[in-house]
Amino acid sequence: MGAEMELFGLKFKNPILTASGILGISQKLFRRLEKAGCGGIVTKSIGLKPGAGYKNPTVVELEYGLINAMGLPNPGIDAFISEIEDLKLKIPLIVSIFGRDGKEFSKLAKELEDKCDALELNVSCPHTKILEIGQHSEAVFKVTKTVRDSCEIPILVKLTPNVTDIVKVAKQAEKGGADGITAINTLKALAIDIEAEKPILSNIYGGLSGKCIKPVALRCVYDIYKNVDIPIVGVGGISCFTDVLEFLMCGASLVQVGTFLKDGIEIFEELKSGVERFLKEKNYTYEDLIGRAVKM
Ligand code: RRO
Repeated sequence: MGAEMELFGLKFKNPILTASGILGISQKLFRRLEKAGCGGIVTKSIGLKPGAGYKNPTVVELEYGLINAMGLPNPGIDAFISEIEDLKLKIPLIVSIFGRDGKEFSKLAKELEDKCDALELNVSCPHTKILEIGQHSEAVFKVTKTVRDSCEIPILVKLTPNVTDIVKVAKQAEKGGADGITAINTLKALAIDIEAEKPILSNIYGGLSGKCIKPVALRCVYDIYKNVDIPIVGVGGISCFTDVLEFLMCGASLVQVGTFLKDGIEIFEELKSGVERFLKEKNYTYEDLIGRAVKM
């Protein structure tokens, strides 16, 4: 039994995508990901202007995850478009975008509409100004609606767990016309260097990702699934195929792998074949798994 599926009008060969932010954005890399068996690519977040990001140190490695404060480094929309111009992939390309308000998001959306398959609106970076959008459900509604009104392609909205009630925010994204919810971005965090007697990251705060956030991400996906009708893309700490199954059973229709990719992109085949083996053993279709563990 295969794990192909159609969602947002797009065909995915398997439900396992890259998460935004971890990898670069060269054509060469995108082709390597396609070859490695990845189900779809979500790019680093792209803004209107190029940005260098924060000064080093920007990453802290922990035994159970990572804390990053990259600070939205990106080449800007013009350079990004030149990079992907003649890129023809057989898997969906989802471009993550960020802006200060609906106007900036919609400018980016219009530029990208005929150059990619879908957009992921990043309103949730835990240590930049854009978190101010993601933490206010009304602002999420406005940004989503503005982008919805300015382009035709599918829109995912990536939410932050750094809120009291993620369901409230998800509902506003749905009301604004989102086609799907991506849950979750990283958790706001901090690490200390005891010799230097100060925070390690130049930005002080960063976003925690990796294995340790999986239970938080599963809780968010579970709660969103119970309360909204649009599909969910689950992300947070996936490192083996049973993690993928957990996200699907909590209600995710697709998943993304982020932090674990720093160990190599060979993981996609391994995750995919694990999921397919499980489906065969249980005689389930892929759709049978989605939300299977959720008590409505
Ligand atoms: O660039 C970053 O520092 C960053 C982003 Br845009 C994000 O969405 N989440 C994160 O943990 N880091």
